[in-house]
Amino acid sequence: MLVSAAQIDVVLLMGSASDWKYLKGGVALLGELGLTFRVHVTSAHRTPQRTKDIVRTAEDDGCKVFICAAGMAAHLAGVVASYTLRPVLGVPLPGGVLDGVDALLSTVQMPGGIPVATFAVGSAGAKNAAVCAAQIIAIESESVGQALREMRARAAGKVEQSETEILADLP
Ligand code: RP5
Repeated sequence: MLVSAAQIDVVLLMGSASDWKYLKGGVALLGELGLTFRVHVTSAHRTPQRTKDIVRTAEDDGCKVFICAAGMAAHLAGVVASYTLRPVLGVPLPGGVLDGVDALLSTVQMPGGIPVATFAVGSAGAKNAAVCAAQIIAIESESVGQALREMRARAAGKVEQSETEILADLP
């Protein structure tokens, strides 16, 4: 559920509109799992004050988890983590000549005391950040916990179905 009023579960920040293609699947999961969320484009480098303001407003609106996705010198998650005590989930993104290795190291190598929980590079990382955010929210939300259980059951069913199809195709 995309909401603009107060009582937001998750706020997702991306460093550039060029990042969106990697994030659509994760954002779709936020909705499927019943979380309330907002999405912003803001850069640690190009719009530092806007980034700070977004974090403050998100906290005022009850945000429990931040997801921050960026590529290249990916400082967005670390900067957001410096402004908040909420958990920050970092998603490094591909692109540039180093194709995500730069973003991975920029996101994961935080100095002690200011953590960023860092996920896989790209779309898989965005999806897992969304699921992890739901798992955090599910500590206090039975409905989100139930949505997570149903999602895992569907995924398990697809694996079993795929085996059935392969067995039916055996020579
Ligand atoms: C990062 O620089 C963004 O997160 C993006 O991944 C990368 C390139 O941004 P654009 O030049 O495409 O806006 O800050």
